[in-house]
Amino acid sequence: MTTSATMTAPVADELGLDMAALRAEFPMLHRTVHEGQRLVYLDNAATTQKPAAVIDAVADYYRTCNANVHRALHQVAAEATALYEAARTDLAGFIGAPETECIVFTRGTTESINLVAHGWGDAILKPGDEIVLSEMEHHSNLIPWQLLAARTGAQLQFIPVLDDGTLDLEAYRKLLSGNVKLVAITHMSNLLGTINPVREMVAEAHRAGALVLVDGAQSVPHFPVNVTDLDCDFLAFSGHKMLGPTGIGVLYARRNLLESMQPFLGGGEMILKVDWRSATWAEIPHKFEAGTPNMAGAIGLGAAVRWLRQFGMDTLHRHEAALTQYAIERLEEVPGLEIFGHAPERGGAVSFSLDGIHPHDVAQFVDQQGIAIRAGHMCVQPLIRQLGHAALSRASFYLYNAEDDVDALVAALHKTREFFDHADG
Ligand code: 7TS
Repeated sequence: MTTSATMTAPVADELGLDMAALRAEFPMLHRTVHEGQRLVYLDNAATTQKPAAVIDAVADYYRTCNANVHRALHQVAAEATALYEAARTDLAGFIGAPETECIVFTRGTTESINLVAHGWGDAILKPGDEIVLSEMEHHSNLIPWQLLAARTGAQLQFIPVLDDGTLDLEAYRKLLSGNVKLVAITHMSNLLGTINPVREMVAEAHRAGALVLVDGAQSVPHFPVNVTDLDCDFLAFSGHKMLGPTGIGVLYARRNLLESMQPFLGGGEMILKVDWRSATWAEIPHKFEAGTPNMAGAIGLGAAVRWLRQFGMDTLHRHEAALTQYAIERLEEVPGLEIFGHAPERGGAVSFSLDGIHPHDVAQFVDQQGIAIRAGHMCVQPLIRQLGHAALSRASFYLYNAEDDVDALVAALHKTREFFDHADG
């Protein structure tokens, strides 16, 4: 065991991360589960834990300046509006957006993608138009396009996933010779961990006259993502996967697209002038933020972004890349364990099967030892089926995870193996 540990372990130290001090900022990491065991939280692709700075930002907002934004003339409403808009500025800076107005607050990745499908797709797509997706899309980046195709008569095309978990880019180029209006791809797969070469894919799509939506749910939280550098047309991501509160996320889109798109939800605060039978819309981004928004959520997400920035996204990525490498080496020591996804560029979501043991049993058994992992179809049902499974187990990492968490998982998986082998025998 020490051999692989010494090969790849000293990451946090090298990067100057003080893991004990860092973990101390996360109250959830100090609770215990199943009668006093340390919680080893390895379900970060589903949602991350929150540091005190984020919890406090949300609580302080409710304690000190709760009021509805953009409408009242009183002092606390002005303060609330200033905090809400400051969060928008933080988010724009975080993803390199050229203008703050290009940041629309939504409930999360899912709502952001649905907003594009309705606000852009309904008006633009005609029968015979094509939308290119990949075979590794989360249901959030599949179902909205299935619904849009049914509404408009557009066709869905899929970039195949190769055996190593990368996309078949030759096939992608061939697909682009069709009548493609939109490419919608994940930046990082939540199942295989693959990081897709999005910048190159965007350039190729643009040469073919198609727009590109990037599903950044698993990328924006984990490594530097810059929309100006990627040159993408849309980027969707969720706050809760990057230390922020639930119920808040972002759609970034180019100004000209947002200005030409139809609103997705109608209601208060998204209008300019209203008559009985018609209305005109507010300026972007407000045109897309009907009703009272999630003020506390946006302010909490702004705090999350500021918290992440003190480490730097590059440091976070290097820490996770080294930890993932370590995890893969250690997991492969477990008899009968198969890892899915061997892309050279990969992030910290590691899916696996344990020969002869159902993934739900694996997750429940390791949970008894204090370790939280995910098991199921991971919202990528067609791909899991294509891999010959109904479900898999998955460990996924974040900044506060380290080698001790991986070691705990590996020890628990050895025990699981022994228990089930014994039960079978
Ligand atoms: N896209 C990807 C790539 C995701 O991983 C997820 C959530 C979503 C979109 C949807 O994000 P939401 O915040 O709108 O729900 N992924 C997972 C997961 O892997 N386990 O639970 C949720």
